[in-house]
Amino acid sequence: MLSGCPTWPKEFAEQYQNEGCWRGETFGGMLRQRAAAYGERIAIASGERRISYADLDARVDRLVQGFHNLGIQAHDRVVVQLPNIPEFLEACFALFRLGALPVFALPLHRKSEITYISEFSEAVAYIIADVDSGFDYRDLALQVKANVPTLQHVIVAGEPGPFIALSDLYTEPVSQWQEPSSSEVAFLQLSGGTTGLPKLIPRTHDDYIYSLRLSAEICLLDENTVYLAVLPIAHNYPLSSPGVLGTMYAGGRVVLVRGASPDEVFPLISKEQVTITAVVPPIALIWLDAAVSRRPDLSHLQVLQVGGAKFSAEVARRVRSTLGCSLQQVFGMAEGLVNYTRLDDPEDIIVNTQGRPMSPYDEIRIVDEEDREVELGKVGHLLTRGPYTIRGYYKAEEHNVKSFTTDGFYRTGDLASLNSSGYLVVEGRDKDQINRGGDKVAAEELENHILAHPGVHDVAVVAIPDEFLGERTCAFIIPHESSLTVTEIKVFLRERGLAPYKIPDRVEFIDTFPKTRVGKVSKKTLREQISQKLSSLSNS
Ligand code: OOB
Repeated sequence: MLSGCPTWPKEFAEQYQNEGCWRGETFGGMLRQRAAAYGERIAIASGERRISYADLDARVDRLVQGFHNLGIQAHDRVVVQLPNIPEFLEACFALFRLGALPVFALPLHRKSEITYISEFSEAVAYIIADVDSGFDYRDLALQVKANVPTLQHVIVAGEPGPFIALSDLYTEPVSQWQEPSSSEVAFLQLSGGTTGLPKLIPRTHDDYIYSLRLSAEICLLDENTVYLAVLPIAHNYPLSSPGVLGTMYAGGRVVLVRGASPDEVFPLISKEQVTITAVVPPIALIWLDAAVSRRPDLSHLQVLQVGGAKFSAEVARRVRSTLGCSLQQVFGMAEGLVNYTRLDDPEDIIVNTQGRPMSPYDEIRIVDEEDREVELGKVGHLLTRGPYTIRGYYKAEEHNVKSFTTDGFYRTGDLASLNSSGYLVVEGRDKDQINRGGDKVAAEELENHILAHPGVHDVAVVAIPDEFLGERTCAFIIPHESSLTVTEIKVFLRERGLAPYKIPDRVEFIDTFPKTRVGKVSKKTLREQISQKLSSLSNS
């Protein structure tokens, strides 16, 4: 096992095995079996490209040989930053088969995030697209490579520029590989984060395959499923809830698309006869509005999943009548626990709750400030433990003590209530994070970047309510000099190479921070101040 990855205590691991959660499956083995079972059936559709399960399996083997020839070995970390293209899945399955670990970066991550995760994971390679959405990843790679001595290879899907072309690595397989054990960590995923530096989440073959198998069952996937991947598949939700991997587990077809606009997506749903797709609330809003005027043909679409951020009951109620499909709410986290409303749940549950845990072995506790369980139905801090929830972040001993209880429950940072049927309602959050329509911004991380500006004396980042995204970010700044401008701050952050969604939506200059009774900055008061200011602005 890769060092630095906390794992489940022996008695829990045995229980999860004995109960049949962990069945010893690996990703490499899963693809091999699907190729044997579904051979010529299409696994991936992307534009005009069609890749069958048999082709995918063979292409992955060729790529394993190519990665091996480059010197990539079991346990090596490889940062993968690719958009929704078939090469994403080919590269990941090849790394899985080799026992090397993809470290999933989001397409919007920039120099700051990529340099940090490459350094921290001591990655040996970085896999990118050439250009996507107008951004040239080769330029980014040049900067990252110059700063990260462990990075030996940059591999490009597309025009390689000064780097290695992924397409040149597909090589006739000559070597034999030992499949990794199913209890090994398969990959590292980024946490939404609450701390100054992003945390990495180690997921094993056993635990992750359990989560996607169960997801596929709950979402009633089978070989006739057509799953449209709209959200970036590096994210846990479209990757495995049930996502592209759950669909492949069930032998269905994955359709990859890079944008979420109704212009692109509605015709595709009709053409590819998509049966299920997953979005975040702002995308659901756009689709609902567009569908009213355009009346698209969505006749094959059975399920729209909405998750990643709170979906308002008011909008949730419109899904069936406007899109003609069922809504499924998904409340999950990259650390593990995923909750779904079930497809046969009554409308009231589907609209008003964020679902219930997918596994009977998920343990849920709703507690007060002293970790004492609150009464059923009351709001409290959500803690969880189970067969696919991690027991600790990668190489983060100190932080793990805060994020996990001594008996292994993960402190989700969410405030929730539990009803008598086991359904959860997310009521808020006690973690210092802004959920910008599903994109997570750790306040402390952004604060640290802003503090690096020489004109900034102090800063506090808070969420402001937003009708479309749910929340946006507001940075309250105490400047050294009154001449500091909002533009200067935004340009500074962009130049530092921060992901665009982390650039604050609003900057407020302030003389002093309101304080709590114990002398800490009162973010609650700052949130109230900005809400009042915004509502008086909109009324004037
Ligand atoms: C998903 O994963 P992450 O890791 O980006 O973010 C997790 C956090 C949760 O702790 C919660 O604060 C928030 O995102 N969240 C929701 C939510 N789904 C996620 N808050 C309210 N309502 C929801 N439905 O976001 C994620 C991972 C797997 C499946 C789905 C979402």
